Amino acid sequence: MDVLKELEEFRKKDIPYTRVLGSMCTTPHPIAIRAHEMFIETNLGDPGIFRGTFELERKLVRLLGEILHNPNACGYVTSGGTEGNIQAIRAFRNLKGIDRPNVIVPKSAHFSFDKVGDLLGVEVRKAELDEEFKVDVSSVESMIDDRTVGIVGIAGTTELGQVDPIKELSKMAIDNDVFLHVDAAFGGLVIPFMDEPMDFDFKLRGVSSITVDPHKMGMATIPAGGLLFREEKFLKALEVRTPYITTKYQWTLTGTRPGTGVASAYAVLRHLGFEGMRKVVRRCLKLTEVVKEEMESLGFETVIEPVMNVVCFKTEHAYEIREELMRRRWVVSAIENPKAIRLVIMPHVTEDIVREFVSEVRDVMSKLSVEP
Ligand code: 0PR
Repeated sequence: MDVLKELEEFRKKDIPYTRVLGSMCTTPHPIAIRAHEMFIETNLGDPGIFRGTFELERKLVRLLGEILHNPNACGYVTSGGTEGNIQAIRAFRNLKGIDRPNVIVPKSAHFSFDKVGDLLGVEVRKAELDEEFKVDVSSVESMIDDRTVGIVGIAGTTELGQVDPIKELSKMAIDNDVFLHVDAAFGGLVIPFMDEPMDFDFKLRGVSSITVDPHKMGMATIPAGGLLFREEKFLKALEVRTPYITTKYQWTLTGTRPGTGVASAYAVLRHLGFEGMRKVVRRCLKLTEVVKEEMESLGFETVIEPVMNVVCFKTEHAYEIREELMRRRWVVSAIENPKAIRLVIMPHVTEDIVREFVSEVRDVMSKLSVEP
């Protein structure tokens, strides 16, 4: 059998994005695919060879910095939010140089922070949430001690799309002389394009670093994550010597790394411009409202009023509903606390998809004979 035919067989088993309402990734923008193809062989692990690609990465970092209110931010394009979070905490740990260090993250933090604890030998303390599922700032404060190197706030939580009170966390970071990392892997390319953006980025003096992933709402090809620091000292804290390649130091976690994400992310942001991104975000937010109304008409209630294009519906039967939807090749996620099904309304979702999905949910509920 022709190998391409064989590949096609495997690819056919994947579920197309048109039936996925539970993912923070999406179909890349057409310009991203073109850019990706142009940079297919590039390796940013050796910037002395791929000089242009490296220069482009600096331009993309600057552009992301502009979006996040600090054009002088420095950083690099990561393999995704996990690497961004690991490297931010690694920089904090290295700069502080405290024995048996700890960081404080909200209970709602992405599971990548469990990897942070395991890999870095940093104790990860989990702060309580308030009734709106934002981190409870008094809980964070009560956990800070003289071994705390940093605190973490989330702008767009994985499960609910909630935004922590970053302004308060920023003040707390300054008052306690600890670093503040904002995990805006998802929200970092949503909030800046909302009609009334909340404060979450470098505009706040206490924010030292931000994770912001173009392979989520930036419609770039995977992998394209971003890690930005307020100043260069954080990057310096990550450097290792690289004696035999074209550059002397490397601050990334991975060695060989693709330039495709850099090119595709840059292409989308430049091609659409801020106005184009605003349109994309506005459309996703509007469609989230449509989904909410349609699901409410089936008797569902949201866990919180959606803050961004993530919406969760309470139901005791979340896992059964998800399983039955899966059997019908629809993908949503289910969350545990509170039990709910979670939808992420990414740019690939259309009004037709939403209507088809809701009618499938109606059918599933009647087949399982359950109420929300
Ligand atoms: N921080 C936050 C707030 C996230 O939501 C995520 C991923 C990460 C960090 C880690 O990012 P990487 O996965 O890029 O390392 N959130 C998504 C989630 O867990 C990842 C995802 C995306 C999962 C698409 C499934 C999927 O189909 O939902």
